[in-house]
Amino acid sequence: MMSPAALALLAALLPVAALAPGGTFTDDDGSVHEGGIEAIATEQITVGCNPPFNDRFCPDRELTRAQMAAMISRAESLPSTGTDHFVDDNGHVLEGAINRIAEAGITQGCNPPANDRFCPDRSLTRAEAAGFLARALHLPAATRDFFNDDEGSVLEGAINRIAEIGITVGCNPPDNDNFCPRRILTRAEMATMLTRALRLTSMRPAARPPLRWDLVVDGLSRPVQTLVPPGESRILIAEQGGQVQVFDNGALRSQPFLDLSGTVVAGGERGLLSIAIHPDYPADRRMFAWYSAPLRQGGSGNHTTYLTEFDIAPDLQTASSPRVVLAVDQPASNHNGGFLDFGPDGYLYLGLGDGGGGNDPAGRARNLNTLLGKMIRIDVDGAAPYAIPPDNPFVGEAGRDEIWASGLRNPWRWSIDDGNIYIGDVGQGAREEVDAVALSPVGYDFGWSRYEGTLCNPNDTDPSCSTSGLTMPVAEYGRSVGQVITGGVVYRGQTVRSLSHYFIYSDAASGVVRGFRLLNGRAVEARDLSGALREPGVVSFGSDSNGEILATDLFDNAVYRLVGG
Ligand SMILES: [Ca+2]
Ligand SMILES: [Ca+2]
Ligand SMILES: [Ca+2]
Ligand SMILES: [Ca+2]
Repeated sequence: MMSPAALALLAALLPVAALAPGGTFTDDDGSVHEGGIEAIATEQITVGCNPPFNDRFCPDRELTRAQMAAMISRAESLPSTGTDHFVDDNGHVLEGAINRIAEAGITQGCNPPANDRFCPDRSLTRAEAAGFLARALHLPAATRDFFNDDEGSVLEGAINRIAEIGITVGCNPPDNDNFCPRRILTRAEMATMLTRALRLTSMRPAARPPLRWDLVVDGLSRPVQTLVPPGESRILIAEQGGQVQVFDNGALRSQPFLDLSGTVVAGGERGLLSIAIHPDYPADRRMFAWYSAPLRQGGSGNHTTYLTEFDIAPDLQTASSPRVVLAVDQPASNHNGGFLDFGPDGYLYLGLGDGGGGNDPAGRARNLNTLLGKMIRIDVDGAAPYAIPPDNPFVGEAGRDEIWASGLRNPWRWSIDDGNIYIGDVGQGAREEVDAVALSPVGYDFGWSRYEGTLCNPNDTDPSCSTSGLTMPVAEYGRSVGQVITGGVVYRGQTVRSLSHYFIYSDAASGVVRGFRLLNGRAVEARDLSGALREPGVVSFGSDSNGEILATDLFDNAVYRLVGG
């Protein structure tokens, strides 16, 4: 049994428990300055450099004078002031902090003798930083001269003062007889100086666990999707041949939850493609399936795609017989789209491909009189078999009322998150793309077949290359990267913190895995995760009951979970 004093000592020596592996920021992992950066983050002296996500510090970026003002203002908890000191920071996001440090006498401005300017976006030299810190901390005059390369500098006194209390040891270890006063200060260097200046405890976090795919279950038969019903932790796994399995308490149930194998026509791009459950489940017990079946009587083409609904029995037991909600004849075996999900509006969204063939030969994707090549939106609560949402874009004008968006080639996988829809549209011979837009029913036209990604399609029947009225992808890639995009999901879990708010998607053929964050309608902070996560065969992404990402692998007949830090 250790004494309380020994336990306290041990606790002081251990990494601070509150700090998660990798700490607050992802881009300082392993940096010699990480302990200082995490320390000033913990003290809320910095909030990061990438709002609104704020999980990056930009340690190598030059520190601006305005950022310095903000850090000092927060570190000293300076009060706000009604006095406006400078003219060149008007409207600057950090103007308040600049006025606070001016009011406290920490700066006089950057243009003596007028000193009506602060030069907020100018980078700070190490000597200037010394001046700010010496004034902010009211440091007394130093007892000796520390460095050789600052002789005669107007800031030599400040440099000596910060050296005397250990804020700097110089810039040329091990000699450390120089300070490099004219060198530009990085944000990381500032973090270390502030940590020393404020006597903060350096906080070096444990290493961030590497990203990897963890096997959840294998031994499946051509799985194409996972789905966790609302309020459940059990995972439904749809298989292309028509069965839906239940992964329950660590194992697959011996009997499928649903068996459509006698109903579907499977193979290639056909089969049971996806399932969805009513958002009011379990009060509303309906499940919806979207699958290929033999051509219906009187139909024309290759096969018929059905949307049917079932009732789920208690304890995720056998569903009722299917009721047909919608049937769409498919001209060819491929480009069937294949996903459906409910939006936050309670309506059911379904993606349909262009019907197949090269270059959308019948021009269906942008023909508003067919559902092919569209994202459609229907109301499965308003009438039987469905009603039209009154604000669908083509209600009351030319075009099918079900259509929500047009110009899609083969939207195999997509997802809805936080008011946006992210659509992975499989390309033809040049580009795979992600279209990401706000969920507003404005009748987006995503451009196929005039455009493939941002490339004008030279084989389109319309040679205009006009982009008028088109919504272009937020991300795309060419054949050197992959050839069959699998649209993904936005990570909302708690454990893989480096991917928080990231839309994660992949290429089923090459196994490339990528991510980006959507900010103001644009993809930002794009990352290629293939080094750790390359995984050919992923045909669908989902989330478990904790918001952790599940990947369904058609080649491995398996489901994986994304883990790491
Ligand atoms: Ca870190
Ligand atoms: Ca001002
Ligand atoms: Ca000197
Ligand atoms: Ca497009």
